Amino acid sequence: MSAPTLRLILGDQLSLANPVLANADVKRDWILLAEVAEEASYVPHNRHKIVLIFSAMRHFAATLREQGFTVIYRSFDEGVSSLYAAVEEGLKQSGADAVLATAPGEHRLLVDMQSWESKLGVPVLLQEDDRFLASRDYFESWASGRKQFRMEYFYREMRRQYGVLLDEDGEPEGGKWNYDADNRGGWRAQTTVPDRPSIAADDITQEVIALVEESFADNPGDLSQFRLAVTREDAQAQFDWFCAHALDNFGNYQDALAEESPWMFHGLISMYLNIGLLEPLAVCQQVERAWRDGRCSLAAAEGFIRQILGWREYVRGIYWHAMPEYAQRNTFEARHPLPPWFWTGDTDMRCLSQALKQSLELGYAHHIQRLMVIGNFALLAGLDVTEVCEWYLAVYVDAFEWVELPNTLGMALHGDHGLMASKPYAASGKYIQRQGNHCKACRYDPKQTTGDKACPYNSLYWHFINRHQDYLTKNARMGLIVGGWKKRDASDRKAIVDWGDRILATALD
Ligand code: FAD
Ligand code: DLZ
Ligand code: SF4
Repeated sequence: MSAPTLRLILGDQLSLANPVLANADVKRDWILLAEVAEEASYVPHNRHKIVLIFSAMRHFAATLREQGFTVIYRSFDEGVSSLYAAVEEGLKQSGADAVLATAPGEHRLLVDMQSWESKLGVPVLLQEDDRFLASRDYFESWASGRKQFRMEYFYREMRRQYGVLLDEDGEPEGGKWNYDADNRGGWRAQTTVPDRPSIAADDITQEVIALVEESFADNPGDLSQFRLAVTREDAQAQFDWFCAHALDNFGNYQDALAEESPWMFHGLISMYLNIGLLEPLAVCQQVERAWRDGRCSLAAAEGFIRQILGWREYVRGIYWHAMPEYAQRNTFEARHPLPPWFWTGDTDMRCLSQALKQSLELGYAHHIQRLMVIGNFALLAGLDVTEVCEWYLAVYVDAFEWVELPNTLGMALHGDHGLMASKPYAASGKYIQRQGNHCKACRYDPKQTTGDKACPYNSLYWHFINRHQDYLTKNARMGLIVGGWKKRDASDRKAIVDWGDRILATALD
């Protein structure tokens, strides 16, 4: 029998559809999974994320063993320093003469893995991750020759390519590609948010929780609230529950902010998609079936599918298209250090405090909290782009750089000169008030712009418009706002900018 191949599976590649398993010889080849210090500490990951990944890795190793594979599993307490070290030892243990892996989702690790072959002296083959619906080549050919990459056009191509939500003539169901206008409702507690079923932590998960409590004592995350699925079956059950109980309201409240609930009617599946427990096309097809069976509105189904078939694939395309230079971009030269209270949530701004606290405690915030509450504040206050991106990479359970970076640097902070978003997502407190019910319980007033009771988002919004007016004037949509600002009385403008200066000088420590 020829020498075995060592097949490496990373912590976010936990799927039987992982291309590294295609053509594997169950009797001959060895599989390697390793919990290693380097991956677990390149940012202070939320403890929920570490538990999710380690426990899901352990469960997946058990599935592979049931299928007859020989699996080397290195657990965190064995003290393996890096994936490279695990592979080096795995080669010795297995006698393999080649390493096979699926390309990783982060550029830093790709560069590292590309150096392994010469160091190890055996072939190290990296395969494309075909669990995504748009290959890197496909995105490149779509992007070539375009100055701006608009998600909407990319999304339409993806709908056509995968035959999702199309009628018999291949046209969009309902006659429109996009029902975004129906998905912008605000929240006034109009209906009850259903309770999510929780998943009991089994022995493996409990063991991992104990390990993470001890080894990552200083990381964010309240593990007494750990309730994530760690197997494919449980992740699917969570998604089935969403389709039955929350999907129909997803569209109505997609952009809403609620005091009562961190997750409202959102899917809570990004972490499962990102680590391989759910597959993107299957999820979209299940939602399409729900609509065809009359179980949700077309606006809800289209809105949800657009996030996965559109946004998720599109941001990954942007990441690989523009890295590594992308990570250095900083349109507004934003360099103010991250306030320490980003790591505690201790601020009087109610909307921001709630979004930060739940992000730290649970590792979850929905899109509008990430974009229009936390990201918007960081944009308006000019917080350092690199520090903000690292914060997002650390705190969310679903954070991997291929998806985190374009969303944070590009969409929320407009750091990429508008490659991703046609205008900065800058908004005053009035937007947050319209979208939710935080303001009622806040010590600030969203109707005031200056003075002790004034909502800080208001003066910071105008401060941002004022300090970046040269850049913003060139943007058709922002130009009108800058024009309106310049027409205001000079003494009003000065009072607002002075108040913004005061907030920046006092609120960021
Ligand atoms: P739902 O609202 O139920 O949406 C369904 C699915 O659509 C999500 O599970 C996700 O897979 C996909 N999706 C929705 N929006 C996006 C998007 N903009 N980009 C990519 N996929 C999307 N998502 C991550 O998976 N990891 C991240 O690290 C991450 N960082 C973000 C940072 C910022 C500043 C912003 C604005 C967004 C970020 N997102 C990230 C996208 C989005 O906020 C999350 O995917 C979503 O909140 C996850 O919750 P959910 O599963 O309940 O999503
Ligand atoms: C996020 C993460 C963590 C916390 N730990 C591990 C690990 O110990 N072993 C591993 O293989 N993967 C881990 N991961 C996921 C990797 O960081 C991920 O594969 C890369 O960031 C590429 O997306
Ligand atoms: Fe947020 Fe301003 Fe409303 Fe307070 S008043 S909750 S800070 S938007």
